[in-house]
Amino acid sequence: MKEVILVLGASGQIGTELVMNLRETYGNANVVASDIKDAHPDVMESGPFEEINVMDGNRIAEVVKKHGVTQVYHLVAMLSATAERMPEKGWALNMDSLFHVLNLAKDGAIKKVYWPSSIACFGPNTPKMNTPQETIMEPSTVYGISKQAGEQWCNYYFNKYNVDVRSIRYPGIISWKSEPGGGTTDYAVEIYYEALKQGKYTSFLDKGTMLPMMYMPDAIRATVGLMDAPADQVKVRTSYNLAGISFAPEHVAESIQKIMPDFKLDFAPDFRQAIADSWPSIIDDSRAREDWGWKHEFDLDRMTEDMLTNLKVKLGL
Ligand code: AKB
Repeated sequence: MKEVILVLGASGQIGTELVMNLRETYGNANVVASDIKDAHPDVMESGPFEEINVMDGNRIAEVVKKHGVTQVYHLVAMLSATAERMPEKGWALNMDSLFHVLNLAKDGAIKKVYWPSSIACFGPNTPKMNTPQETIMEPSTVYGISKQAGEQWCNYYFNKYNVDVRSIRYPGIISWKSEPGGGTTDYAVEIYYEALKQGKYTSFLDKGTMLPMMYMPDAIRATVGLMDAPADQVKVRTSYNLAGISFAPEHVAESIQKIMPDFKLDFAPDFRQAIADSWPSIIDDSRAREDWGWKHEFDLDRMTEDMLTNLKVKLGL
């Protein structure tokens, strides 16, 4: 059967690259990008785009019908730092939009759903090292609470209505093509821009704040890998732990200094430090590796080399 894919949040950090990857596999015309605002020119020019506000369930249903959509990747979310500033708005956006998509699948309008969770679903009482797939989850942020609840709703719709919904707990994602916005892990992208532009960076997370992270190509491979896996291999229907690399700001600095020896890092932690302190440092992703063959490729130095090379071109330096 022909697959037609709708990506909600196509102008976001992950959406931008996911749309281009899916278009290579499924054909440009069969991947409908959508967002409340225009996406990257590559996305806008290579295939269909629909303006969608994910709070409007009727509009999502209309686009699904118009294009004969079979799968939805729902990437829209208010991230951790922004949601702390507007808790009710964050909760409404993150939860209402998920229900719109899950209900479309429940009613048989679409066959498969992808919805990302995050390391934010864990909390200060979760073991920080080798955080297991199943463990204490008491998130202390609005974003984390919405991801925890969302995971349970995904599992509920799978068990109760047989909805084929799949999910990954993303670590911080690092990329050069599109920038993140409103997250606690965003420093790990900003640091590369500032290294090239200023030769120095002031980190809003403190020295020693080790968090799980991943380079975008690995995140995209994981996402499509999970969606392509046979349904009986997807045994976790809340969300899968996924690990790539774990590092603290000073580790990125050391990696950058291998290429730019004069790069300087200093620290001025802000309100995001408390959020980062409530999250795990290293994630155990053995279930994803066993169930559907996940394996990461990029380590910190390889990512740094690739980030600096691509950003130099992007920034015209
Ligand atoms: C954030 O920092 O809020 C996100 C995430 C870890 O989900 N990047």
